[in-house]
Amino acid sequence: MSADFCGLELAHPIINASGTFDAIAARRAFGEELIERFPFSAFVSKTVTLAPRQGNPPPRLWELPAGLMNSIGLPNKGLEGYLAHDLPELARLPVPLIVNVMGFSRDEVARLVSAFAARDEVAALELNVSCPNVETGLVMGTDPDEVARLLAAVRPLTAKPLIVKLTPNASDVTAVARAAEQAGASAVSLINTIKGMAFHPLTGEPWLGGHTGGVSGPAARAIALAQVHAVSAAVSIPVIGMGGVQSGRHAADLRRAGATLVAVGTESFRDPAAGLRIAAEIRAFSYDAP
Ligand code: RRO
Repeated sequence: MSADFCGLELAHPIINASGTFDAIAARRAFGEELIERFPFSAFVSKTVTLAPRQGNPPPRLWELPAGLMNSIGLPNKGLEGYLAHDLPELARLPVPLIVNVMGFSRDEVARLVSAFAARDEVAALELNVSCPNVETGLVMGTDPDEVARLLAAVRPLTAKPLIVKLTPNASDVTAVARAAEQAGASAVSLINTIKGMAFHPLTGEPWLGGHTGGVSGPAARAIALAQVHAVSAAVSIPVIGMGGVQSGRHAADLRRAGATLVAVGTESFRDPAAGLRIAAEIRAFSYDAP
């Protein structure tokens, strides 16, 4: 069940959601077997920013009855650290590498895109315009005009596929998707996490160090399905669908809603081999089977 995505020939349609699978740590934990049986047909890295970041203060996670809420806040080594330390490791993976980038201005995103445009190890870029956990509260991806201006600035900088990661926290996600397509995006991916909040059970203060967080996992699945369905009908470029996928049936649902590829996120924390299992299950799944 191979998948053609923006000219990349992938072995199957299951990839990871950015930030939910640390391939470098997983290789340390599982050894070379992880490389021989890599769970995903392409690997999407955690978000890289221009400058190094510590991330948000703890606590960073809150468990929900049907999912997880995070306020990680983009900790990463920054562009220079990523190029020096992470890229050589990730380039050894047996699948194409998609690098997820985020900037706090168009100029920052442009500098990140230019840097990765020059690297043969990178097959495609994902522009994260949808992180819910930044101090400024500013999320570029909620405004179609902002997204169009960003694409106008960065599209000329690379011939590599540019995937725009959309937020479910926009008032009209289809308008943002159409703006991205018209301005030259190669694909869109959705959904990022849904903004949420929890209070400390004893003090009543916000539990998360970042105060609010992003909801993922099964709680997000029906929302993802509706948004992927709406966006797939609104654009002609490929769609990567994600949100609460735990099984081949869930992945098949997102494909039926219009997704070309399906990303597994929160489920990988419970089962690091979930990608392999879901890829096998979707191969076997058919709505018409008796
Ligand atoms: O690092 C995070 O807090 C984070 C990011 Br960049 C994102 O895109 N989505 C999310 O739920 N958390």
